[in-house]
Amino acid sequence: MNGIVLPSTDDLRARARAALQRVGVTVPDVGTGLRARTPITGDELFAVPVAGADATEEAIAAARAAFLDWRTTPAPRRGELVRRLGELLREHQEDLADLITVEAGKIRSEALGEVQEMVDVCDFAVGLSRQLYGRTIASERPGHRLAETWHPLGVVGVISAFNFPAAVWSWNTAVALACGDTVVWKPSELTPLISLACDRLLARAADDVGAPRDVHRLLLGDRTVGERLVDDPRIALVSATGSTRMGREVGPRVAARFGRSLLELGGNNAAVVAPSADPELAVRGIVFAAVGTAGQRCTTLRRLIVHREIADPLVDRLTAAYQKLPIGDPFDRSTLVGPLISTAALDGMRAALDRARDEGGELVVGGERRPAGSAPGAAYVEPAIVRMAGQTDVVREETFAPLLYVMTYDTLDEAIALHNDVPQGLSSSIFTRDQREAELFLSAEGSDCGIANVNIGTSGAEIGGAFGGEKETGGGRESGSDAWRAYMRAATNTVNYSGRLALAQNVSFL
Ligand code: UN1
Repeated sequence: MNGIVLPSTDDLRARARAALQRVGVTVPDVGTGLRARTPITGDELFAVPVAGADATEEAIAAARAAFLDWRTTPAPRRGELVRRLGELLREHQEDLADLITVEAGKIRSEALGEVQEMVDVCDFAVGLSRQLYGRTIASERPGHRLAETWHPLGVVGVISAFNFPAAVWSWNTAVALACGDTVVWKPSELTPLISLACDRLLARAADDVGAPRDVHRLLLGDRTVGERLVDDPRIALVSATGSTRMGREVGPRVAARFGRSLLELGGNNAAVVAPSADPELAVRGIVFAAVGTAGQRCTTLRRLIVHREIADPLVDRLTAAYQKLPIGDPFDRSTLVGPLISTAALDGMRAALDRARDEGGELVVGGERRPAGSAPGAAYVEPAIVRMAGQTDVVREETFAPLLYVMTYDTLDEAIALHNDVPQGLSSSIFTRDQREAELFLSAEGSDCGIANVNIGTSGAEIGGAFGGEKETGGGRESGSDAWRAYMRAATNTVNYSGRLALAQNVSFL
């Protein structure tokens, strides 16, 4: 097989530099510090400065001071900052997509889609800035009013991952700013350039609308920066996206100081394919969900639970689709599968494939590395399908790569039991034309995930819904619906306008 043809690292560096300049970032190249690299060739691009202990302290203090001002700025005025940010994101959609492709290896359409998600959540948060509704509750006492008021919470520490390096920041930041919070952001070490661009656009938006600059601070650095946010009592909410291993450390540490955390951790998402499923639609939905972003979404489809009667023909169709997948340069418009983030990710996929074979699995297609002659440090791989007789240990783990396990079922109850029998609970779907099956899957005795879909894959959620999952996925909800409440504190107000003191629960006193 011919090797993959790639742009040179110099071209990619120039492309990143041009995008950064258009956004307004003075291109850093300090020689030492955090090394921005590109998975497209596996090479380094620039070194950017990192935040030490002093810079971290200064950023937290500045964000805290800004909060004291921002919390009393009327919410619709706060929305103006988010509206301006959304305009700048629209204006620079191509530049941001370039940086996402250079640093995370996303194909063009998915990189543009990620920026679209940011624009969408800004629109959502602008609307939210006029809808931070509390309730009025019927009081049990005459002449009393009982109400719930939502107040800004404080400084939000956002810790984000490489795979959605900009959108996850925007879900948190757009909503937090509308809610009256300020933000300190610790992005993935793998994606500093897109982080610099987002931070710059928000600073420009703040200048344009006259908001304090310190409503947002970016901290580039390694895990010690994240640990400082986790342990600092001035960080009211830590919103962390990443592995379950990371969440297992963050959650208890934040709880130990009675802080709040919002965790969006690993997924091990499955789709049930019932005999009545539309095969064409199912194949397209499955391939995008399993292979999109080279299997590196937290919502990626990792397990397929197929009715025994249709398993062979479905796997044949999937195999044919997998064999035609264009793998390579994510800037090439015909590519559907870009690189894995690192050779370590490739090693992880290979180790999982070996374990799957040891646990009785049969490799159906893919799994081979695609050589990229000019770039030995890049990790291009053929997405793989493995048939498994049962849900063995390796299937119950999240491997962050395009690796799809296929299992079969006979009854829907059995399929749902298999579906739910993993530690994670992010996203799920069922392909069926039988309404009873679909409704059962969505019901309380169906999927146990935070996201449950019908006739669409597990990934690619819209921002309007709340995003997150159960069990080891961490329980947090971000983005749409009423996820904003995690970024605010509720106060219950009892107002007595009767002129008499009446105690609740009929208590008499004095
Ligand atoms: C993630 O992978 O961390 O639903 C987020 C999706 C995207 C977000 C994924 N809207 O696949």
